[in-house]
Amino acid sequence: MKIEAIKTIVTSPGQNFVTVRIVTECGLSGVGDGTLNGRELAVASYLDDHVIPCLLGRDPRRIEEIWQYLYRGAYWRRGPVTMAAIAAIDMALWDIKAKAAGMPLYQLLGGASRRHLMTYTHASGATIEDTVAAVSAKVSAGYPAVRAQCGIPGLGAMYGVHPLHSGDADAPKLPEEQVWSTSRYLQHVPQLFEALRAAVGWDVHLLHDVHHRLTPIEAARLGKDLEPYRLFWMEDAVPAEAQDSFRLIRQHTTTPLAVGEVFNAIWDARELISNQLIDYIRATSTHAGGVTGLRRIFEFAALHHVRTGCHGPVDISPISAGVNAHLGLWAPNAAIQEFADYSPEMHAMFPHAWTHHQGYIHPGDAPGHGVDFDETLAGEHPYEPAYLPVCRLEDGTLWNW
Ligand code: GCO
Ligand code: MG
Repeated sequence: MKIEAIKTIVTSPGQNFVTVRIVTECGLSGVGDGTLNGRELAVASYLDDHVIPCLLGRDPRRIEEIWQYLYRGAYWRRGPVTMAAIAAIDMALWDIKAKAAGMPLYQLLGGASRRHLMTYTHASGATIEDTVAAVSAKVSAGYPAVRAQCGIPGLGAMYGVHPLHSGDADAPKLPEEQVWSTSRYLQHVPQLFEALRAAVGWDVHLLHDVHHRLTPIEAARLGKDLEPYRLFWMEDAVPAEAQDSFRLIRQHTTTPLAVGEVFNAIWDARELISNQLIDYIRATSTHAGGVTGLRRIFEFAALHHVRTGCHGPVDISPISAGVNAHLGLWAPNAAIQEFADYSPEMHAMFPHAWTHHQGYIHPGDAPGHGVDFDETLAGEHPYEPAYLPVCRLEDGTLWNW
């Protein structure tokens, strides 16, 4: 078997996605997701200019060899652009291997550890009342786990609450600027969860994403203040470059901690996992080197009582949702998966075997990873320049968005 051609396609069915298709001489093909929100063209260039020319003519069955070639062989290791490109190739190769075997990917990994994987959905509102109503609606619809985000009085647009972009087609596509106040936030969030527990009771899992905004001691305070409301997790309480920061948070609170959506490799999580400083690892197939990269992280985490909760926002494609679902059905330590509500255009462009029903996902039993890509539809939705917002303190200091 030989790799005959590889294509990179950037398309925007409401959100930019970077997709790779690998075609083999024997006619089998596979697809992979290399989307890096706000930096899509950098991944596309890395693939087209530096990766694809090295892979033509190779044996697509040698997935580990190709992964090592792209990781070690590049000399410049890791980083989001490199690892998203490796992920796209790796997912497409696993797709081909599983199709050739006539099996769904989770069977090649070792088979299912569970019937299906629990997911969490998002609910948000500008006020506590609106957020309680949004969460209650999800609970009534049968969702077992809901992430709640709320507007903060005195601040404007907020992570997870308002649309990322203004939708004004004529506006220059520069990053939107948002304002942040830690003191206002720390005051407000415990009130949100008090109201939520009073409204929805204790049978639903509640999650919250701090989105990297706090310092360790502030995160420790928030964790303590949220303890009475028994969160499933508090996510990204601080940026995780300094892995040791989590030790301080851990020493002060029993609120479970989740981190890792921006991690690219097992090395980003090594201290956190081996010292049991976190409870859930959020690394995801698209940003952590595909099936091959993420499987290593999952297995390492399993040794240290850390369970998985993959990042799964709408800004990575339905291919990664499928790949994560295969890994999540197999991994003995998988706990939960973030689930994005893809638009009808996205579902149509990426026909998939995975199914999501009332908060549980199953990858399906189609051979491969079960997600395809309609290139004709993709051609109708060209790339649209877009950035993630940036964040500033009230005095103008640049902060973590
Ligand atoms: C999440 C994330 C996302 C990120 C986004 C950036 O937990 O889902 O924090 O919403 O902000 O993926 O591109
Ligand atoms: Mg997050």
